[in-house]
Amino acid sequence: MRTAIYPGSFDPVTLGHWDIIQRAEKLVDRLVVAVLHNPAKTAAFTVEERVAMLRDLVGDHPGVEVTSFHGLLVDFARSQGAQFIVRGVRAFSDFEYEFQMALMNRKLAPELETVFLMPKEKYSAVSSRLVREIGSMGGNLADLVPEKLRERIAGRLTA
Ligand code: COD
Repeated sequence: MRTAIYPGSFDPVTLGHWDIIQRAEKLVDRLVVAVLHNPAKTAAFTVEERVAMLRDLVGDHPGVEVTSFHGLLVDFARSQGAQFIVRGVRAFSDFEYEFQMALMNRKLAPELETVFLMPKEKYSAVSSRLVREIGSMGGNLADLVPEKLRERIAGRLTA
């Protein structure tokens, strides 16, 4: 079974993440979307909220699972029997960080291949950071987050 992990912070999930999930699910039998538990980083949404929102989003996609993980990504990927790590690249600005991470993960787990996917052009400027900023000031999140989650995300950010 071809299994890929799509790891991230997803704080919160955006239309860019959703675009990558839909591209990745076509490439493998099982796609595991995995939210990192990162106690060192303050997040706007709890891990449980992020997992719940992702689960609502992928509800009717049978090949996609959502979970959270602690520790090293490569250890989690191995525990899932994954062969691939999926990452999204929006622009050159993502490249250096993604390249460094992919090379380090390869060093730690040579059997795991990192696969980079590009979103639709219109999502290349979308980021969780912008969603948090715009949402917290009461701005319109229509072109930034999935419609299904828009009210929930906006409500939490203005609370
Ligand atoms: N369009 C396309 N892709 C996008 C978009 C968009 N609009 N927005 C984000 N993405 C991509 C990002 O480029 C990234 O590939 C992915 O979606 C997730 O993004 P984020 O921002 O939610 O998540 P990150 O980048 O903060 O996740 C980092 C990890 C949690 C994966 C990383 O820190 C990690 O693996 N940590 C575990 C510890 C570990 O193993 N460390 C060693 C790594 S070498």
